[in-house]
Amino acid sequence: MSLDKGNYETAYLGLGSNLGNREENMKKAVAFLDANPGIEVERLSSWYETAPVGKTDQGWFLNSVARIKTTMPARELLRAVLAVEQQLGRVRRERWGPRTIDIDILLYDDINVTEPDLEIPHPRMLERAFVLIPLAEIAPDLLLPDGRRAAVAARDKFTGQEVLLYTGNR
Ligand code: PH2
Ligand code: MG
Ligand code: MG
Repeated sequence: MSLDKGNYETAYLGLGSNLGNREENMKKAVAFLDANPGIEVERLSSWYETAPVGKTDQGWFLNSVARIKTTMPARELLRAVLAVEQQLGRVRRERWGPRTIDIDILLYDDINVTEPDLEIPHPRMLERAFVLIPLAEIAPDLLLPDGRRAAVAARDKFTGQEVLLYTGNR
């Protein structure tokens, strides 16, 4: 939804799906986020098809990164993204297991949050090609928590982390 001028922050969200109809899940996640009156999806990266990282005996993911404007504080934004995961039928069985949709807050303005259920910047974003490559596509000059630009970080060698541009219909 388009937000009035004034009181909003910019945040980056990582989206991923490797269960069910991945394309539908990715499309609906963006539509549901944007339908929230406190969120405007400003930019969306291409979709990438990515080999599972961490727990490798599961299907490949579709991943993308969205830049949003939001009037919500970070904790409220977390509630909103968890609600979208629920709407899409996400069932949490095992950590890092297959999921219809995962929506992670990567960055929120330049704030730092370190709480048991919410860490911003996302603690593993700098190690993950499936985050950095789509992020660099939409925000190459963005400064990351380690001081590098997204475009520079995305050129690292990510051994074993295959990331292919997905040419299906977005
Ligand atoms: N998410 C994880 C763990 N591993 N691997 C890929 N390729 N894409 C993901 O989104 C992903 C993952 C935890 O959320
Ligand atoms: Mg995740
Ligand atoms: Mg998550």
